[in-house]
Amino acid sequence: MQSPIDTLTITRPDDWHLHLRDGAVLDSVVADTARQFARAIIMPNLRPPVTTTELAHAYRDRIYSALERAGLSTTSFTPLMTLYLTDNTSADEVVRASKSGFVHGIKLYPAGATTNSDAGVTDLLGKCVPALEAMQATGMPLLVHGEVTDPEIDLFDREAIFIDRIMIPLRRAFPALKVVFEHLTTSDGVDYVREAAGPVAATITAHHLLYNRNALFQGGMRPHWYCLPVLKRERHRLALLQAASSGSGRFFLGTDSAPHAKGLKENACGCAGCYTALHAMELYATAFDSVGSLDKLEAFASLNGPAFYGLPVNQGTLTLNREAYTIPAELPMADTTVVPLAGGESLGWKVAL
Ligand code: OTD
Ligand code: ZN
Ligand code: ZN
Repeated sequence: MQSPIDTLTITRPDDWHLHLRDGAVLDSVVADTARQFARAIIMPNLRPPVTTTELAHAYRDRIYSALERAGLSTTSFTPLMTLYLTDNTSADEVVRASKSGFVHGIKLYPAGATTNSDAGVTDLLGKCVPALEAMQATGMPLLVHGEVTDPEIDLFDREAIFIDRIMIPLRRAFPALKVVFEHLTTSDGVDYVREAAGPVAATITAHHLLYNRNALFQGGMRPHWYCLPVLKRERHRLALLQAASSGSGRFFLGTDSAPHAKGLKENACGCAGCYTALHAMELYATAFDSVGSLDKLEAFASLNGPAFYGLPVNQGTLTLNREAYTIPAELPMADTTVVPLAGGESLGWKVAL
């Protein structure tokens, strides 16, 4: 029998789906990501949303300033900016973004699908055709929150129905468009991404690899496990784990780390989002280790994403040790606190700093 791996050194990873927020919150979370990841795709769901290259440039400057205030060098971490697609995004704006060199994707939020998505798209294949044509022509990836928002549709079925209603017609109309199916949560999504023709990939969060929907109700309501898309059944979790560790280049790491103040999560109408930036690689290592696939973590975390986005692989490495690690129960965030996912619990892996 092979002895278990106790130390794992991989090429420095990237986070292909991250919410950094803005203002004082940005200051308190940016270092957690920069400590583990060399780059991250920065989601644009601010209030107001980041809808233009100019706004993305200003946001990028604020991220660099926050890094400096956190005592980190601005060369240690690169924010890969995105724009928020609206019904009014013009082809010119897409061309500007593409020429900027710092905008790496345009994000589709079906209106109302998740936190700060009210300005999102109401009719993708009706209203967004000029933007989609320009994206296909310039090679600008479309990053997709893949859930329908129809209130008639059961919350747990919204990803599967999105595939039929939006993804398949979209791919048929724009076969060369690069598409990232963000935070995949179902076996339906896995099957679709694995088999679809053309440039399609998906990000997978650590929480969807580690937990099924029972986690939301473990001994009572557990708001810190509530995110969108919501956790699914065990069979979906197993399909995601299989896909992430399959060696397929179509699946890569995206934490979807999304901090909310403790009081807004522990609330009669709690916010959606899990904070995982602090302990992201520990969570992913735990998930891959659970199926004996630590040897596949590097491709998922460090190689597949750059290949899809057409970016170089990072210099440098990150080392994880098999070592007991207790996740802090709470972290300071601006003038409040944030509860990291599984705060207070222990993991068997720790990033060596
Ligand atoms: N999901 N929360 C947030 C975003 C994501 O859909 C997402 O990408 C957020 O708070 O920004 C969440 O549950
Ligand atoms: Zn989303
Ligand atoms: Zn997200």
